Amino acid sequence: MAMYPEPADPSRFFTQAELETFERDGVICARGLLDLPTVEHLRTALEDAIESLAVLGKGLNRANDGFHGDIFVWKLHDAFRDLALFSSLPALAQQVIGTQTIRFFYEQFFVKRAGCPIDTPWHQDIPFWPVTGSQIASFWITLDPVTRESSGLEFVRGSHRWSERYKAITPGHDPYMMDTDLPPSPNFAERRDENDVVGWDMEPGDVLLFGPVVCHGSAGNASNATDRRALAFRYCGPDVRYAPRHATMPLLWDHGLEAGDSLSGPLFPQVWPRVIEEEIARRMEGPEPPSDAQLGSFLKHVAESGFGPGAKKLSGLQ
Ligand SMILES: O=C(O)CCC(=O)C(=O)O
Repeated sequence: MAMYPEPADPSRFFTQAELETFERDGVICARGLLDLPTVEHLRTALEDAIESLAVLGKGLNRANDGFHGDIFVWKLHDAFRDLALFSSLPALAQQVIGTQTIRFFYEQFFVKRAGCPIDTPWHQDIPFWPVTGSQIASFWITLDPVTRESSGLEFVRGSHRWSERYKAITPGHDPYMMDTDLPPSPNFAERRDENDVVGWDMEPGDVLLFGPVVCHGSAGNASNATDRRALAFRYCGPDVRYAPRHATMPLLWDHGLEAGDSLSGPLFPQVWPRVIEEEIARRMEGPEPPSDAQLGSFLKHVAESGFGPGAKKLSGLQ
């Protein structure tokens, strides 16, 4: 039987005060959650990942404007895999979500180079995803110092309690990842005080913790000196179930889930209290590219569904 590392102990857990603020506001900025060697390691890994974007990353990419994004990078790049499965994040996710078992949902990166004009439209995360459920915690990790000017992420405090749901819109307005039935979100930054918009100046190693419903967004990177490289790692509990819907985040690996199943298996591996060998054995052998069948059916769907010019770019990529 293969021996895999146990999840690492966090250098610190969330304090009671942080957890109470998270419960009340729907978001906190936790200082110094990751150490600087980890941040440095992730910077190198992220630049490698940008150099070798997979198909969806190529579709999300707006290189001329200095924007790069990709999802499920952990399937291909070991530094992302190890952070997802074996770092202190699983223990921290368990502290927040509170369930006996925790699974890794997925991760994505959002890179806005100095001067990148692309904003992240105000949105909630849950409409992007082909899932239902509330037990989801996102850890937004910055690899660079960040201010509001350099595209710090901002939130509407308390909006995690709202019943409204808004259309999911990616930074590149990618139509194949846009839930079409929902109304667009207001631009909460237009009346920042009235809307109780909060954000933080952050240092590498600081982490934003937030849930799946809180409204958030960020401006372009108006700094002409500092890149803004951020990673979002997301974990979930058993109430998160597969719920396929039109124009939501595609799952490009075989997952074997039926609508209504709790997320499980090699695409959504258990990470707490420990990993399960059968779920991660294939990934531990080496990079795991998307399945031809899933990728093919996604690109066919994009090509056929009349999503417009953004989709043409993607369907021309394979
Ligand atoms: O970094 C950004 O601009 C967007 C991040 C985000 O929306 C998320 O992680 O859910």
